[in-house]
Amino acid sequence: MASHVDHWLALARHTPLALLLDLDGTLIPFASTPGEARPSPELLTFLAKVAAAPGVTCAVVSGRPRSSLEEMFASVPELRLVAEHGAWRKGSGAWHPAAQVEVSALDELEQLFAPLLAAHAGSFVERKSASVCAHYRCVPAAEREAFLVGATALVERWLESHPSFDILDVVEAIEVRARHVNKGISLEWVRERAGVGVRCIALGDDVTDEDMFAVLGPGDDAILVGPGRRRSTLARWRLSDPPAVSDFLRWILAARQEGSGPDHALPVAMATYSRPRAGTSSERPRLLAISNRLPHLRERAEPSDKRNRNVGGLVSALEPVLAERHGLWLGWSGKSTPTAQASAVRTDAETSPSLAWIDLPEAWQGKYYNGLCNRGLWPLFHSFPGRVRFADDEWEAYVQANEAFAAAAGELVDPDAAIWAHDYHVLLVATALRRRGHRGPLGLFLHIPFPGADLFEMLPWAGQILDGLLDFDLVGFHTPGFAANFRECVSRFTPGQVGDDVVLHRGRRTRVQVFPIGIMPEGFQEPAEPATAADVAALVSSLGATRLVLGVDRLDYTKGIPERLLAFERLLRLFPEWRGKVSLVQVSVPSRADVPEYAEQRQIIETAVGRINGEYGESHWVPVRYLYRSYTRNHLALLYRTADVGYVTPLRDGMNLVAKEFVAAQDPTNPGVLLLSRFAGAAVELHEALLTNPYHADGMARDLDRALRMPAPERRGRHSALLETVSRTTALTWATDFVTALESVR
Ligand code: GDG
Repeated sequence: MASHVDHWLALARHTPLALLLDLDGTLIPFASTPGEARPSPELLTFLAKVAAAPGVTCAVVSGRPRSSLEEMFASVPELRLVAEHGAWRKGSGAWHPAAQVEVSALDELEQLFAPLLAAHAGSFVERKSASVCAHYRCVPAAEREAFLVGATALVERWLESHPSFDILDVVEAIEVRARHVNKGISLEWVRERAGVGVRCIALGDDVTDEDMFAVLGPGDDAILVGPGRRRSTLARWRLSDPPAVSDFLRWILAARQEGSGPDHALPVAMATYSRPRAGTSSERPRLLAISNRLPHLRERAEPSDKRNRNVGGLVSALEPVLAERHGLWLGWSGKSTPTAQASAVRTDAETSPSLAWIDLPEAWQGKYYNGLCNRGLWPLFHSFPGRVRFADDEWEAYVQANEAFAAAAGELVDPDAAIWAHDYHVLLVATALRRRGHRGPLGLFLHIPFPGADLFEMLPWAGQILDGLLDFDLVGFHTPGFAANFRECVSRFTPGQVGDDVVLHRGRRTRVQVFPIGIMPEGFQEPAEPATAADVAALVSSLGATRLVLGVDRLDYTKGIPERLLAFERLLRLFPEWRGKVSLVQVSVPSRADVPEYAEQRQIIETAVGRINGEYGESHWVPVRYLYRSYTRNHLALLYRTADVGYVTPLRDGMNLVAKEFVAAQDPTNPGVLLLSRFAGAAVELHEALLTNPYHADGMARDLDRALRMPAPERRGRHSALLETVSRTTALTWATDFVTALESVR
C-alpha cells in the first residue's frame, strides 16, 4: 500500500494539476429525478476551495445540460464546466460549443419517443444539444422492462439509418448521442487551461466517463467511483461513493499544503476488476496491424494459390517489425457469414506474422467492400469523380465494418497497445477503438492518394471521415502532396487547427507525416529458377521482336492500361521503324472482378490489344502480348530484368511498387529504362526515371521512343541513382519509421 500512497502523493503535489470530476454518481448521489440531485451548500463551498487551490484546475465534466450546471454552480465561478458529455464548455467566460451535431436527426428521434412516453407514466425525454436521453427511473418497477425493450428497439432501428450516433447504457436511462461528442474531447480543453506539463486525475462512475479515461496520458490517472465489480473499466483505481470522493479531494488538498501532509488515510483502492481478457498482459501483443485483407488472402492471390502467398512488400516489411514487437495482423478473411454480424475473431499463431481474422456478413461484401470502398473512396481518392458512386446503405456497412474490426482488435490487445491501421477500408477504426476505451497509440497509413479539397468535398461523409482520421495519433502518406491535400481538407472542412505536421482537433493532437513506402530489393535480385528462365525465354522468342516493353499491374482503371496501349499504338504509327522490332508485354493481374467497372476495363483492354495486333501484327511479330494472370515474384523479377523499358504509367497512384521493383531487378551493367507516369507517387522520389504524361498519347509515344533509344551510359547513370534510392528507403525502413513514430506519439 505504501507504494500507492507514494504514487498519489507525487500526483497530488504535481503542479499544474487538473481534476476532471463527473457530477452524478461521482460528486453527488443519484436521486429520483435529475432536479432532485444537487450539490449541497457544503459541497459547493468545498469545491470552491478545491478550484481556488494554487496550481489546480478543477472541472466538472457532466452529461447534464448547460442550464442545469450553470444554475447549480453559479456560486463557484472558479470551476470549469463541461456540459452534455463534452458538447459545451465554459471556461472563465461564456459557454462554447465543442462540435457540430445533426440537430434535425435528434429532433426526429425525440419525436419517435412520443408514443412510448405516453404509454409509460413517469418516463420522460431530456433533449440535449448532442444527445437525446430517455429516462425511466420514475417508471413503475413492473413496467421498466417493457419500457426498456420498446426504447431499445426504437433506437436500434433509428441507428440503422443514423450511423454517426450511438447508444449509451447510462444509469436508468437510454441515451443516444453523436459519436464524436464525448467526455474525452474535454480533456485536451482542460489541459490547455491548466498549463504546460499538467497531470490529470479523472473521476467518474459510468460508461461515459470511460471516454475521458481513454484519452489520459501516461502521467495521468483515472478513478472509477462505485460500489463494486460492476463492469470493465480503464481506471486503475476505485473510490466507493460520492462521500469517498470528497474525502479523496480533501486528501489531495492536504497533500498540497506545504510542510504538512494529509491527516487521514487515502480512501482510494486499487481497482480489482479491470478489463477481463484471455492471457496475461505480457503474452498479449503490443503491436497490432489492421488491414482489410490479410497478406495471403489479398485480391491478387486466392488462398489456394500458394505461389502468391506472402510475396508482397508490405508483408516482407511488416513481418520483421511485427515479429520484433510480438505483433499480430488482423484483417477480413474474405469469407462471409450468413448472419448480420461479423464472426468471432480467430487467430493463427503458426504463420509469420501471426494472423487474426474475422468473417464479415455477406451483405457487407457488396456494400462495404465493393460499394463504399471500391466504388466510392477508391475512385474519389484517385481523382476519378466520374466513376464515383455513393449510397447511404454502403456508408452504413462501412461504419459497421470498421466497428467490427475495432471490436475484434479490442479482443486481441490491451487498451494501451499500439495499433497500425492500413488504408482506405479502415478510416473510421480509430473512432470505434477510442469509443471502446482504447488509449494506446493509433496510426493509419494511407496506401492510396489523398485527393484535393474540391474533390474530397464530393464525399457526403467528408466531415465524418476527417473526424475519423483525426482520431488517430499519427496519419501517414506516401508523398508531401497527399499530406498537403489532407491538411487543406482539414482546414476547410473542420474547425481543427492545422500546423505543418500536426493537427489539433477536438482535443486530440494528430501528427501528419510522410513515409514513402519501399520494397525489399533483394527479393527481385535473386537468380531466376530454371523453369522460370525457360518460360521467359519461350515468351520472348514467341514475340519475334528484339526489344521488349513491359507493363505489370493489377487490372485497374487507375493504372492507365488502355492509355498505355494507345501510346504504344502511336509509337508504331509515329515511328514506323519500330514495327517488327519492339513488343509490349502487359501482365494484368485479375482484381475486383465483381465490380462492374473492372469487368468493363478488361473488355476495353482486350479490344485495344485485338485492334493493335490486327492492324500491325505480322506472321513473325506480335506487337502486344496481353497476359491476364499472375506470376511468382521470381518470374516477375526475370520479366523486369529482360525488359528494355519498364512501362509504368498509372493515371494516378499512391506510390506504385512495380516501378521500384523494376529498378531493383535490373542488371546494373545493362539496365532497362523506367518510363514512369508523373502521376504516380513514386515520381516524387524516382527523379532519374523518364517521367511521362499518360493522358497525352503522342507525348508518351515520343517518350517511349526516347527510352528505347537511350544510350547505355545514360541508362547506367540513371539506374545507379534510382537503385540508390530504392535500396535506401525500403519496405523495412518504411515500416520501422512508421512504428517508431507511432510508439513515440505521446
Ligand atoms: C496500393 C497502391 C501503393 C503484380 N503482379 C503480380 C504481383 N504484383 C505485385 C507487384 C507489386 C504489387 O503487386 C502492386 O503494387 P502497386 O504498388 O503497384 O499497386 P497496388 O496494388 O494498387 O497497391 C499503390 C501500394 O498500395 C503500396 O502502398 O504503392 O500506389 O495503389 O508488389 O509486384 N505479385 C505477384 N504476381 C503477380 O503477377 N506475386
